[in-house]
Amino acid sequence: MLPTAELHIHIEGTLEPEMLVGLARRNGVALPTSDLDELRAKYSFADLQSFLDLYYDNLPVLRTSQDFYDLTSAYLDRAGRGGVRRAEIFFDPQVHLRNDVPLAAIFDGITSALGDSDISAELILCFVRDLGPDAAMETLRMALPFRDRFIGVGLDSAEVGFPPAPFKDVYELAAAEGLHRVAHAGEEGDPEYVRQALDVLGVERIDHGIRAMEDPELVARLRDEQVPLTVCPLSNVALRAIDRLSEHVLPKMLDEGLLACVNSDDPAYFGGYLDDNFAALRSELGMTEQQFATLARNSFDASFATAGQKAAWK
Ligand code: ES4
Ligand code: ZN
Repeated sequence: MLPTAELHIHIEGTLEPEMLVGLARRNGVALPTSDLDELRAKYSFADLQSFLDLYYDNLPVLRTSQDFYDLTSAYLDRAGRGGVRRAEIFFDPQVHLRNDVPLAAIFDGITSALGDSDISAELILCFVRDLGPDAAMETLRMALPFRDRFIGVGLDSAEVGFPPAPFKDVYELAAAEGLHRVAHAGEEGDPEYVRQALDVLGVERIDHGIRAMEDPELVARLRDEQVPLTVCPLSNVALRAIDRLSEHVLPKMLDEGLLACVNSDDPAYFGGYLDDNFAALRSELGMTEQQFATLARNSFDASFATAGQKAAWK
């Protein structure tokens, strides 16, 4: 298995139906159904919002630090079998806080699983953009006592209608705290979302960014500045950003000299983990081992690991 870094993975999006049912039972949380086939049948989406509706509906089963430990351990085990050596993992504290889970339980569960794994893994705290910039600021302030447990901040959830610019102050505080900054942009939003994330939020990486390919000037800038793009091919198909994988812009991104890498986003929902993404890129897009080697190298270059760590992986 090709050694790779995974830089765009929502830990909540690794909640497989089997674990969903197990946690619901353990915590006495009611589910609309416990039938695995019925649950799997719901994992079919028209767009980002229809996915988010199910993703948020499932999250109340996560209640204790043990739940977060189990979820994170299962992801790290599976990812490691797929070649992942480094993982920079997103989590959505606002969702769990709303479900009355204390921030300490979330951090304790996830970070103890990271510590028990052979994979080099770090956490990136995401703001739910549709809850707005004030809520994001409140969340960052609440998380600062745990500053040593996460390396950066991100921006996720519904994109169109929730542009990056209003989050300027939150990102300024994050920068002042020495945190890395990334944001989802250009998943469903147009190239202006990508530009705002770079210019107003000062992000170091763009999550998705596929719609940047519609704007040649922006493409030239992404190439010149070697801005990393964490592309999620199976996610884009599952959420209908593209009709089929054979139409994905990833090969064009590499041809343009962009620093793109492959990621699984929400693997429990979108049809697979990082190795499944690579397998689909091979079978449906005819991508080559040489392209995969470039993508793997890009993933380590794009990571927030130290130069020493990167040299050891490559
Ligand atoms: C997400 Cl695929 C995707 N896009 C935006 N926000 C998200 N949160 C979890 N998965
Ligand atoms: Zn994502």
